Amino acid sequence: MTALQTPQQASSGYRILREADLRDYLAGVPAVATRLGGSPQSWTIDEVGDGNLNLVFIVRGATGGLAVKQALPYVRLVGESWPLPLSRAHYEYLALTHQARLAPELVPAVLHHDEQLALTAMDLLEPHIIMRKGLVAGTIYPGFVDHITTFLARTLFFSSDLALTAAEKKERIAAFAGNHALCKITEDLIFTDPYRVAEQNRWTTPWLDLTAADIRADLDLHVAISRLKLEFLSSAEALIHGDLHTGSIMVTADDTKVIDPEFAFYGPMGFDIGAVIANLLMAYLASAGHERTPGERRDFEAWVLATVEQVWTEFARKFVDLWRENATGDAYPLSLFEGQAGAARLEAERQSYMARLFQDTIGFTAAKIIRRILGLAHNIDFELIEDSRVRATCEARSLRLARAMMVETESFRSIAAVTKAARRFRDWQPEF
Ligand code: SR1
Ligand code: MG
Repeated sequence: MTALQTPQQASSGYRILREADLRDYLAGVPAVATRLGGSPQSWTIDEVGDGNLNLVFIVRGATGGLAVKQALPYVRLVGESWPLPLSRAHYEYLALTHQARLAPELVPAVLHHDEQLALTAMDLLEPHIIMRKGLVAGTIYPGFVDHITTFLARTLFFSSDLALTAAEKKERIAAFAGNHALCKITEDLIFTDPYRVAEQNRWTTPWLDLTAADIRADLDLHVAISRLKLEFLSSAEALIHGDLHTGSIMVTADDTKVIDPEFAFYGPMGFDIGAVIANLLMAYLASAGHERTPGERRDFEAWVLATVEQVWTEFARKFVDLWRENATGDAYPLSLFEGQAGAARLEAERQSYMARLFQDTIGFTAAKIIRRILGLAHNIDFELIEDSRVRATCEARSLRLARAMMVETESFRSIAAVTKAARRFRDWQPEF
């Protein structure tokens, strides 16, 4: 037993793999050894994980490479004082294989999974980069809208009651119900801590001190975030990725891969859609902080806002098309909507369903923005802006937009209303 293992982990065979150990281990996995080629001694192994939770190794051999992800028994960002179940690797594997069935081109293929070691070996994504890094650099991704909306529409629709029987759906909810420790992170870090005094909160001080205090005293906002939290806790709409920010997406100019679904569980669909839109809006409002000359990133910013609009409109179009063609679930029995009048009424109901989902998405978008500015886990869109006053300006604009979206959700009747508000806040000057 090592210092970092509980007795249960030691008896289960779990150990944290370091380079030499990993080499020996991988050499014993035929699918992996075949992919890498050559002798195990010739393989290069680099630990490259820069996420908040896990170890990630890139392993290269004579004939190929792969990525190996191992869950640590604690939160990497914080350390051993914050234990976290290894079982998240199991849920990530379940989610990855589910997504691979529905959107095979859009996730890395799994070569090998080891439950005891909480380890998964998967395709090495090259020359992909983490999308967030590309957005900070001002890069445009023309294929992104089509890819991400296919991923969202297919993974969400086919795990919903619109596609599944009630029995299938309940079995699947049960299969993911044990991932509650990861849900609890979201419940605390996104839906609670930014709105109260919490030891782990941080923000760009001193500029945002008053704004953070205002948000801690804003009861309209507290009601709105509490309603969203209740929805996150209780609405098992579909199998969601659960952490679909731009750090969980890898891209090239013409390819997109969604990674890291360890927060997956049956939750509200708007949480995933909102994660994508929130991270695009933050890329947009952080962009001014990365300018070397005024206006040099205007084309990029215009692309980001067009992308925000298309993420919603294309997702909605694809989702409703899937519903029209694959209504195999127990929700909305077709026998209740027969004839021309029935078909018209069902179509109208589809539009109402999407309008409700849009409102959910607006609220979750706002929640995902606020947590990245006032909570524990920040993002490089803002963090790489060196001048703290400039960074705080970009963050304050984002907080203003997010507050409006969360408290006045119903006033955002279309995605164009969101981008219009974002454009307005882009040039707003906070008084510090
Ligand atoms: C303690 S984990 C902090 C954050 O990292 C993950 O990517 C999730 O977004 C989580 O909330
Ligand atoms: Mg992650």
